[in-house]
Amino acid sequence: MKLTGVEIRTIEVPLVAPFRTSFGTETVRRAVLVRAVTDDSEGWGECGAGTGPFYSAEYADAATDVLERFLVPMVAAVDDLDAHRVAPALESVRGHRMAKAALETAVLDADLRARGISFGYALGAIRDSVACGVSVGITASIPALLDAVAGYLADGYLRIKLKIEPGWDVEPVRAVRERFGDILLQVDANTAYRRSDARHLAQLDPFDLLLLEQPLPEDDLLGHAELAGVVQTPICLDESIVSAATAADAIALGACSIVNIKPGRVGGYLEARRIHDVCAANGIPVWCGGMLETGLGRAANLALAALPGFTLPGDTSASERYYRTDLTEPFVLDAGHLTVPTGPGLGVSPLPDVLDEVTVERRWLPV
Ligand code: SMG
Ligand code: MG
Repeated sequence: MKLTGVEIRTIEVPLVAPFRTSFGTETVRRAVLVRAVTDDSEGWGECGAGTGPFYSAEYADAATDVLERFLVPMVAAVDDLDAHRVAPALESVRGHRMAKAALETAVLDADLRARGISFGYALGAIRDSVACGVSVGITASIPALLDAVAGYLADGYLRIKLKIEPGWDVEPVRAVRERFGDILLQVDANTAYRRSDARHLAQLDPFDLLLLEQPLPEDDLLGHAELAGVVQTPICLDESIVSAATAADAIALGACSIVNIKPGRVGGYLEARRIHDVCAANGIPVWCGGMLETGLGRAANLALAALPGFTLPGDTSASERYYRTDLTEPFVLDAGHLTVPTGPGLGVSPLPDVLDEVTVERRWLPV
């Protein structure tokens, strides 16, 4: 495959409602899209990094910079390029996994489109549709939270995830459990707690949560292992798992019993599949996380979520949960499920008018 150029676009798309987590509130998603153009096709990759460096060190404008100055030139120098050669070519660049993932995804999409193979088939998907959950941000009050959850349950979501932080944990969880009974319920702290909060977090035990996601800082694997000995709720790691190697270490250490797999966070779909395999070999259930992706990233996430080890509903929600107008044809929930695209590559493409409308910056890098 011969790369002829790479386009890097920055887009800004308003969210249907502000999304508040322990690290801030998003009202508009600023994101980077990569379009890899080859001699006989083109492919798209969406970068998961948000506006600021608050979920992790990465952010959209840094991704643009590292792509333009380092990643694209390094990949442009690869002979006989294919997606499996992208990560090795970028190995000398520290971090920037979301930027690397976007570029690898674009190359993989271009290759698969040219060969008429879907993402799902290439990754090893075994399902035509995937069970979907929804991530509910921190709200101004408990009544507002109950209204939001009621709306999502009415939409058909099969699992509810509540964002928590110190001061917004036991009471909102109690309120949701009391009001909605026996639903699949889990929480995500985005690193907002410290080791000394173990006893406090054990107060979530009576609510029979599916999991407690990333309570402690991303580099604190040992802390998570100790916490797992104090709380009964299963610990799930998100931010801490940046590779198949860290997944293997976290499992060996007893730092988690469930893993949230986000392809961007781990450098791409190929590494994401390796994490799936490591977890499957260890009997660790996985589920697909989300970074408020547009339809482009969502299509690829659905393909991944259709692999056999993805046994829990993911943060793979319908287009309308995020955007009034998605970048692709909208993904619509059907009895709590989204259909895995089957067309070549991602199986979806940006709608040209929508894409132009949300683009705030555009660079063409000839190869
Ligand atoms: O895409 O539905 C989605 C968002 C899911 O909660 C979600 N993501 O830590 O898991 C997580 C967060 C990180 C993104 S917050 C902008
Ligand atoms: Mg998370």
